[in-house]
Amino acid sequence: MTSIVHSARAARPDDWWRSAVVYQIYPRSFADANGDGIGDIKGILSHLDYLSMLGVDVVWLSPVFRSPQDDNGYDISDYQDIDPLFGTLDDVDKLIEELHDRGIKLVMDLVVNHTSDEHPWFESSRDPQSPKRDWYWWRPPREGHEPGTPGAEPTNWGSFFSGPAWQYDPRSGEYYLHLFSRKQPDLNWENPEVRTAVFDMMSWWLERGVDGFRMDVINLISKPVLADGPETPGTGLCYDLSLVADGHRLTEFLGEMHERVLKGRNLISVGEMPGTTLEKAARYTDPQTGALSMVFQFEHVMLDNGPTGRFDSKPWPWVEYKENVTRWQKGIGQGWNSLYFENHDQPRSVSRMGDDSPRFREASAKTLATVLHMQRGTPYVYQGEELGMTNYPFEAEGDFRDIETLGYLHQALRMGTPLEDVLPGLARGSRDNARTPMQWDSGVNAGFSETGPWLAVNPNAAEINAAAQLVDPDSVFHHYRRLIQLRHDDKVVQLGELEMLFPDDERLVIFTRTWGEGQLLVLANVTSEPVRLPLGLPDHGACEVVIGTHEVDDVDVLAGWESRVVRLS
Ligand code: TEU
Ligand code: CA
Repeated sequence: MTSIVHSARAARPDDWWRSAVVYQIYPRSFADANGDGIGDIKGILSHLDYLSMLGVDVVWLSPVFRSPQDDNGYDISDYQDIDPLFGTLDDVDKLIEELHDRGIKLVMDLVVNHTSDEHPWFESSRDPQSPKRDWYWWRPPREGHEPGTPGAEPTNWGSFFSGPAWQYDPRSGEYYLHLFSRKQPDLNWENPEVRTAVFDMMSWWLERGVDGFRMDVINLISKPVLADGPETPGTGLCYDLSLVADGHRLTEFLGEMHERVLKGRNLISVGEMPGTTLEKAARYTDPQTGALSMVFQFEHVMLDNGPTGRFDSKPWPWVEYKENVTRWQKGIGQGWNSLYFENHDQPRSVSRMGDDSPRFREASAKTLATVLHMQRGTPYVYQGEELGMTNYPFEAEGDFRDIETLGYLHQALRMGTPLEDVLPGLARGSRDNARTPMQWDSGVNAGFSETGPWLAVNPNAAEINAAAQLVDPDSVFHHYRRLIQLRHDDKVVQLGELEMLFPDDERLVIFTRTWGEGQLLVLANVTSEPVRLPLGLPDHGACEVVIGTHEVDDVDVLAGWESRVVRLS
């Protein structure tokens, strides 16, 4: 295994994010200050000391812009105003000020692959004579097909939310492209006017004081040639992500964004890139030639996908995950990795790859955190992950709110799948698992809101909540706090070379981190049974345990879900 020796280049001031930890807030579910059952910015403002206690350096705020809320704010109708649901621009200015006072930076969610269909740009674009017609992807019906009839769509592309990715517009007799919901028309980045409008908006937010952007599906902004792709069996459509990911002008568009907006600023930028590859991610994040600080890759969060994707998932494959970690740690070169298990689109990791039973929930949540945070890269903590929040016990269609979940459910029913066959997979994989209200305390609605929240609170909130964990030094919360502190203090954690040991052992995750003379050994049992450590490990018995989940009673055995980080030198 050729190990790339990471350059000993001292971290530049603009590499501050190489030792940072980011906390993602999904505003709709974080804290509700005005009692309408939906989270808001004033709710966030009332919990900033909690974030300071945790020790995070950056907050990534999911969209709070004006939006019809078709995709919970990822359908934006005004990029430079705040939806009244969440508050006002003054609230955002206050949030920037209050976070900066605490030494915390703010990253906004940049959703510019598409707008809402209620954005004035799109409303103007609907008119074939409009100068904004070419700001979106309008195409005539397929040759020889009656407009508006099935099969008349310009290509056979499927939407991420099920169904065709083209919507017929009777007014003009043409179709517009929407890779997501029909209320999320894709912007045409081939049009320089679109790029200028986006770049001007980005600069406007930077002038307002934000410290960077998380760029929603940014590798979809360059579209491939509009042509049919391989049909996904039984659907009559092409759902092949590789068809639309990383289009041929992506590097050019990102380069222009870097030149015109990002360059020379002390920013953090993370590109969400479903379907991207390691080779491309290394290029996009190369400090010399790349445009971005880091990307969110999707290879690892698709390892447990079943035949039709996330809604018929299989058990988490630890050996494949370890291979993925090794590949990305070694292959990112001079670039940089984001490290995540959770976000607002992923189920809760303690339920997905841990053990959320009462006996093992806390230990497995802490061990998953250790496995992720001890890697080289920038870790992302999703709201509630630091508490070991679990999936929700969804039982019926009416329990769900997520447009992706419901789209998949309705498509499955249309294809004749019985409801009882599709529900278990939906319950395991639904994005709603991440969107149940943040569990602040054991009171009404878990302290999230005074009134019934938009999505049910997890019934286990009485056992799993921030109030209980803040006062318990052995809680999952304080384990995250210690991991974050360790990253801030220790160059081996920040920059050390990762070497995976015993890669084929599906019960254990064991790796070293080496930086100069310093070396740490991570030992993790990712099963619920005790495991005796294999022979051939570096001698670690007498070493300092830097962070662990259990009192060590036998250095050669890890209890169920026990992990330890020891300092070898
Ligand atoms: O997610 C894009 C995306 O890839 C996810 O929708 C993911 O592919 C899907 O959930 C996999 O099943 C971003 C946002 O994070 C997501 O919340 C939005 O719904 C989507 O883009 C459209 O803006
Ligand atoms: Ca509210």
